[in-house]
Amino acid sequence: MSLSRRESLAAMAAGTAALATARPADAAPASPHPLTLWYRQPAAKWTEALPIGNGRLGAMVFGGTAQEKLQLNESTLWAGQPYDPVNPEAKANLPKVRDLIFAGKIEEAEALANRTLMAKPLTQMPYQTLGDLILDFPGLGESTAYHRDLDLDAAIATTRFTANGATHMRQVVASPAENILAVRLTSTGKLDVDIALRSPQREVQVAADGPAGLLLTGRNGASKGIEGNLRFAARLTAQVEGGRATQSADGKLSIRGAKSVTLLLAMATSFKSVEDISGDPLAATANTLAKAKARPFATIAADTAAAHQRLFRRVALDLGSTPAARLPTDERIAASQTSDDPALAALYFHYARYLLICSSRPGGQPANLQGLWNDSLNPPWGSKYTININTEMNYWPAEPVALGECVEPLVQMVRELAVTGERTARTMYGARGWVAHHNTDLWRATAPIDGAQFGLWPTGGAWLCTHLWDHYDYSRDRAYLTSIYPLLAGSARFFLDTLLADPTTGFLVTNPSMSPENPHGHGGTICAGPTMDMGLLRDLFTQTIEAATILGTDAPLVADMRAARDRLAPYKVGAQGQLQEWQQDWDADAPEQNHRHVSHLYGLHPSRQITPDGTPALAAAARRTLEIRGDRATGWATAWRINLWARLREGDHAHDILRFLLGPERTYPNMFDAHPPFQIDGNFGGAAGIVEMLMDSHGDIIDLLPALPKAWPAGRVTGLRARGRCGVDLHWQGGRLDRAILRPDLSGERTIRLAGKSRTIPLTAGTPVTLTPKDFA
Ligand code: FUC
Repeated sequence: MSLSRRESLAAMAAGTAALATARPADAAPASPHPLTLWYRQPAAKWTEALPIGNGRLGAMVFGGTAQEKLQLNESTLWAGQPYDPVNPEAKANLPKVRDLIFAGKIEEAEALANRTLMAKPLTQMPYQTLGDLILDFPGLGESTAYHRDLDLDAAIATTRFTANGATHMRQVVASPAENILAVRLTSTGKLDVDIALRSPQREVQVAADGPAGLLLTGRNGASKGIEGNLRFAARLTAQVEGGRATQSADGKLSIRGAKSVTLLLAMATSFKSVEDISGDPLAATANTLAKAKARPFATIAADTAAAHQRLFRRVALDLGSTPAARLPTDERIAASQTSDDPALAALYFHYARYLLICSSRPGGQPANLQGLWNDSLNPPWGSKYTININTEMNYWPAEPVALGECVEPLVQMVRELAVTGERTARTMYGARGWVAHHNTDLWRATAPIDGAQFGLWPTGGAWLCTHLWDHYDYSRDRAYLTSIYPLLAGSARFFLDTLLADPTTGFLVTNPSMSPENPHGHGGTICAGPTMDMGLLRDLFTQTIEAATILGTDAPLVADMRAARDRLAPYKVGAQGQLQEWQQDWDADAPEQNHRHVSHLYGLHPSRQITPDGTPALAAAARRTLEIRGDRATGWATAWRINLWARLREGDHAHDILRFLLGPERTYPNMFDAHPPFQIDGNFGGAAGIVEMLMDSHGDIIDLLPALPKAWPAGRVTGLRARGRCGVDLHWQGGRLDRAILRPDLSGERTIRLAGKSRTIPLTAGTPVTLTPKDFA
């Protein structure tokens, strides 16, 4: 941060403090609840608007007065159509690229890879906006007493203000049960509103739909030579109380003199599955609205809140509160680098849970780079699934914050990737099993994209498999394990077929690969056997072996995986005392010493191959790497560093980085993570980091308050989940545990650790156990 930036932040913080004194919190139009984001002005930018979503449909609510805008998303509206991008030249050229890499001719290898191995087209299809719902309120004068908020507990966005002597209220929800967006407009005076739907997509038509409805239809975009062949529709119906509706020729719906108006909006595309886009969005939206119409807004909102709260209320977190928490959310973020606002970290944590529930629900798409919310046809990185860190990070908090259901779309995506990835494995590598490189999209493309230096990394699918395993490890659900076992085995088979003996060391390595996106300074980025791949494959083989053992299956495959695992290249400590990123000690030569990716630290977090207790020398080397890389990075990379320092049991260091993440350089006014631009992974990674500071579980071990920072001397968290289906509540005071309550849903022994002491106890399903520091004496 430059000095002037520091100064301006300090000035901002001072200004906010002055404001706080001049205008006490109780003068605000509504009392701020700890689980709300709230503001004193409408959103001027998209990153100030508030997100709502039901896992399929999303909207960004701007909270405008004379004009309100809802930017709209439907999670299957991506560019393109089913396609297979594998380069037909790849298989013949792969051996040459491998040889060049083993011979140290990286530049030549990368050039050949770029000419012959990369996907056609070279990038995948972007996720796209559907358009906007625009509400114009003619004659609405200047507004006062303005307030808008997002209630994270009730999943409702509300705008309130006074204009022309009347109080106006607007509420927006995204109903999962009805699969609609519902908007309620009320006024103590008379309501006049002109309603329009618009879309930047192709072949867009807007027409009247019955006496008080609108229908927008269109077709998705082509991208990079892949024709767009999805049809989509947005269908709106207005329920008008005490006024009348008229349709205009230009596709607008006008309502005059109403007491209240309820708008129901259904959106759908013709996407049915990765291979089938023959759905009928006209029929789907008509059916949805026909069902929803019978239900008053109050019922829809109550049902939406209830469905949300079933998930959201599982966890509570209190990190303490200070007067800073009385300010509007944007002012708190602006002041966060100098104010003491522990409740802002708690709000960030709750917001991440809210965002995951809204963007990843069973039956829908997984949360992409922007979750569900994107206002562009050509968003940054296509708002796709970048699986060399970003998609995984989205799901880091899911299991410990008791949102296991929200992982279901990710599991489904891996099922689909295993199909497309089998084609890529066969056609590109001549291998069994399945492979996915560093990105995928709605069509589950799996070939390497963007350029060899970004995309030629074969372990994306393997990383996703560790999430499938984690979902089992938290639930210990054997039926689920049976269903995902073929995916783990398929990924393992691919690597059994493609790992090669390093001619120098004899260890088995991936080739070609890379340490995600970090050039090593020896001719490029691609290489053989980056440390991260070795860590990922160690986990993939170990977890697949364990799964096969539990299920009593596949003995020959288990033997092969054991043999391969034993020959993977081990971790190495380099000349700077750092954990080596590559097989060779190239770390000091890498041109970007502060590179955002810290892929080789995968073994410390999210994996557990490196721990301060179990492998102290490697943990010290990982610590050295973190020092060299530095604490400041882009959004998700900042979030990863929080998790890593927490795993090193350095809570204060983790907290310093968290504080930076919560500041205006990394958090937009609507609390979306700034990469910049917006990327949602930092929101999820930040929340995961907060969990890591409070509770950590692996296998049957549960660590209590492993990295509690001094900044949170007293607090409480309830409803966290540890592996092996166990609830964990923690209460602490004076920086020390007061009591922990374990709530097992499964009987068995667990080892509980606190401040360097450990205790093994039998747990009985359904019987809570309370532990205090005395139990660890
Ligand atoms: C990876 C990262 C970038 C960005 C992109 C979506 O390529 O290196 O920083 O997050 O994914």
